[in-house]
Amino acid sequence: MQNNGNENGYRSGFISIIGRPNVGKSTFLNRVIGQKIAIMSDKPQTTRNKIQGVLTVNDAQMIFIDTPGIHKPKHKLGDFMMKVAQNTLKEVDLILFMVNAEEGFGRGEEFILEKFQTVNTPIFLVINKIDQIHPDELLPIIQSYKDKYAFKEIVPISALEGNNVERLLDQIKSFLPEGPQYYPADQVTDHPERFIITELIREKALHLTREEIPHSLAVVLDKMEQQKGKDIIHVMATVIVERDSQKGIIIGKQGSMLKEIGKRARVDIENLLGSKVFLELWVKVQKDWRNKMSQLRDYGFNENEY
Ligand SMILES: Nc1nc2c(ncn2[C@@H]2O[C@H](COP(=O)(O)OP(=O)(O)OP(=O)(O)O)[C@@H](O)[C@H]2O)c(=O)[nH]1
Ligand SMILES: [Mg+2]
Repeated sequence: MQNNGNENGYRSGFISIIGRPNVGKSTFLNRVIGQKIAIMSDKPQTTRNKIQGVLTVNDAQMIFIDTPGIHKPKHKLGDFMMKVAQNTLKEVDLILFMVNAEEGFGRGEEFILEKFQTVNTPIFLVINKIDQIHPDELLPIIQSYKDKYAFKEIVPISALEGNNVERLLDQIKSFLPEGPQYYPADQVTDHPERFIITELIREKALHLTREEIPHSLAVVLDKMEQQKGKDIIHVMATVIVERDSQKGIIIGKQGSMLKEIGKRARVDIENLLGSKVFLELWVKVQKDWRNKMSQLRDYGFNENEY
């Protein structure tokens, strides 16, 4: 195994998690960090921005970058998401290429491997969701990937159940260069709480609605303030959809859907903030927001940041 660092030195580095939508990148990040900083769902293209998670151990700091799943973009938001994923490739110390053990090597994987041809960064193949397959099926999967690219390591894991994740972390650590501790030991993400709050609301809406809604949805935080003299934080947010019909779905019968979204999101936000929360949700229609660059910016998709 390659060894970049000094035996006694502190190691640190940036690790990008790349893969098709829905393979489990955000689930892996949350498992590693031990806290929910990236939202997860069974719908593809859940992650839209780059999300950084910091793992600090006694002799190393690993900064993981969760990226939007790589796919062929169909609209401006898709374009943006691809750019975010690709831009991280060259700047990091290590790439984790995550694939789904349940699915064979396909066009999606091939598309991503082509992107790898132009980068020199070492790449691990991480085969996720091994809890879903029979152990006998693993070897053929590994074989099928071995010829495709000179991966530095091939590591099967279950991000959901945690199998083999510790071992992968050890392998990652031994690949990182000697370096400084970039973040304080108690900091787990570079994303502000405000962003995570809107993401938690979006996650609940994703979970509770069907196919047609997820990609048409954005959440904006309007207000967040401590209520005077009370131990309770008032959070006001707006759910943005593209059509009136979607607004109807999000609000639900007599407001029942919006109430449920709010109830579930509030529990997560209270955990995040460690405080009681009063969550107030609104719904607004903004036609075709995904194709309008200026609105994308309003909703937190800022190209210059990446
Ligand atoms: N059985 C099983 N399911 C998993 C595992 N890891 C993730 N999942 C599930 O796969 C789905 C997608 O997980 P995410 O973590 O949101 O996937 P992602 O790669 O971040 O997806 P995008 O953000 O859309 O690119 C969720 O329903 C997870 O619960 C695993 O190890 N085993
Ligand atoms: Mg994700």
